[in-house]
Amino acid sequence: MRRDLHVPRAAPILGAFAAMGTRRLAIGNLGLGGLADDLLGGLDRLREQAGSAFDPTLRLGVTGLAGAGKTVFITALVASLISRDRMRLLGAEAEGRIEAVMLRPQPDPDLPRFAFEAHMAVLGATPPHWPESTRSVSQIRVAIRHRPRGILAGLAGPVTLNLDIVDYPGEWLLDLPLIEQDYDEWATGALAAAASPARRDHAAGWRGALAATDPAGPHDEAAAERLAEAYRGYLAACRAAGLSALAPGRFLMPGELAGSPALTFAPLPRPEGGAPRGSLYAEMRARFDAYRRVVAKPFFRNHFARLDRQVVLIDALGALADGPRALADLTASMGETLAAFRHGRPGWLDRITGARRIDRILFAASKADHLHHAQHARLARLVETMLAEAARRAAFRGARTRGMAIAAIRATAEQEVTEKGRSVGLVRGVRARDGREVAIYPGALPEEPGALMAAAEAARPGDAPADWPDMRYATLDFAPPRWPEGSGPPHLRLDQALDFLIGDRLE
Ligand SMILES: Nc1nc2c(ncn2[C@@H]2O[C@H](COP(=O)(O)OP(=O)(O)OP(=O)(O)O)[C@@H](O)[C@H]2O)c(=O)[nH]1
Ligand SMILES: [Mg+2]
Repeated sequence: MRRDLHVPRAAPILGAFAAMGTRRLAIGNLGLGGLADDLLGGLDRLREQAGSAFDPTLRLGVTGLAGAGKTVFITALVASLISRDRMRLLGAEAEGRIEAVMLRPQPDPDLPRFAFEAHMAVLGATPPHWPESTRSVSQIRVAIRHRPRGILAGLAGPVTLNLDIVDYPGEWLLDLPLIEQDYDEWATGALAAAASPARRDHAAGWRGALAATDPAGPHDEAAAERLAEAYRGYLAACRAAGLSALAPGRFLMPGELAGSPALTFAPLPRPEGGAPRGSLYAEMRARFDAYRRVVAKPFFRNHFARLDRQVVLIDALGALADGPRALADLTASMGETLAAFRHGRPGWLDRITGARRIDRILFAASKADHLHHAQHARLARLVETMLAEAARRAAFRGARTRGMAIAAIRATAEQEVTEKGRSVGLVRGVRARDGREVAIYPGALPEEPGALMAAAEAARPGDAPADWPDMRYATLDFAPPRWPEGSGPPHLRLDQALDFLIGDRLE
């Protein structure tokens, strides 16, 4: 689709630089190093910023467990919106109604800005690399200037939508039920779970430390640290063994709180004669309350409750490669984290949210470029099945949901070979580990996901990792591709995903 000729191609990118107030910046594949303030009137910048206060805003949450593809997704989304040459299936772009897209200053001063330029720089380095793992919440604002659809559009002129994209760890959603518990309830539940057959062995170290502790004795910081560390070790061992329900979420994904007192607590049994002031138990209880008050609740209040739309990224292919138990665990962990989207949320969260609700949720199987396109519909069906319960609950609350197989950045090409008279679909790309170009058969998904789900359910947590009955899935590790300067990254269905998520707000 042709773009409006009055809008120079570079304008959105320059706008991005203006909004950032950047002097000299090389953005990897955009290759615009050295373009600077000289080109941009300060007046323009002021007008931009003043305007942004009054423009409508849509907050899009991007979540998923560690490694699901959040950072790559947001980086690719922003780069693709700025360039827009590969966004044919975003309705407003196909209709030629998007005039400009630019980055605007981050609106929440207490939230780190999503490091878009740094991530683009590593993707554009020689050789290209994937961005580093991120461990906390961050946000970026993209302003989309577009002409509304319809007969009045010409009279009204262009309007701007501020799209605030928030990256947050899915693990943090596990804290929602914890907010309503007091220390005694939480500790009793955690101690009972640790005594269960599936967890007992993993808990041995921590329970040993616990046995040597007197909860009614005076607080001692070294003992508190030892217990907290042993408890964290227990949670990490459970996770490694495929067990879920591992709150507090920050113990596994501490963000900026690593080592702070708010995370230095652990469950203790209630002392029989009560907990005197200054006792270890009293101090642990105070820290748990602090965690609920200053860590968990503010996240839901300040970030989660303000979201309008949500993408949940799921690395289903990674789990498939690790076997049935990993798929079972991923399904269980996603079910638990997505409880936050369900009907029956705590009243306090509904009170904060008021009329504001997440009204569209995209469940996206990430890294679909690891599969031949003939398999993509099956991959989408697999994540829809894995998350069917969460989707049903969300729909009950009035949200639209959709499952999709996407690649935010497509690192592979496809290749067909004939084997024993049958055509087999391979994926070809540069292997990250040694830089060699390889063509790989990644494995085929069944037409219906039922067989995979049944094998996953049969694999009990704690079992040795079993394999799939009659299939193997490869662990793939392709390096990011190079793409032409000024162009957006190659992707699979990123434009369709965005159309589902925000298309109605560009009408
Ligand atoms: N081929 C391919 N690989 C991808 C894609 N997206 C993510 N990856 C791979 O998955 C890894 C993790 O992606 P990230 O975007 O860092 O994942 P994340 O959810 O932000 O992970 P954390 O920050 O650790 O929570 C990347 O380093 C890539 O190896 C994609 O679209 N295609
Ligand atoms: Mg990340």
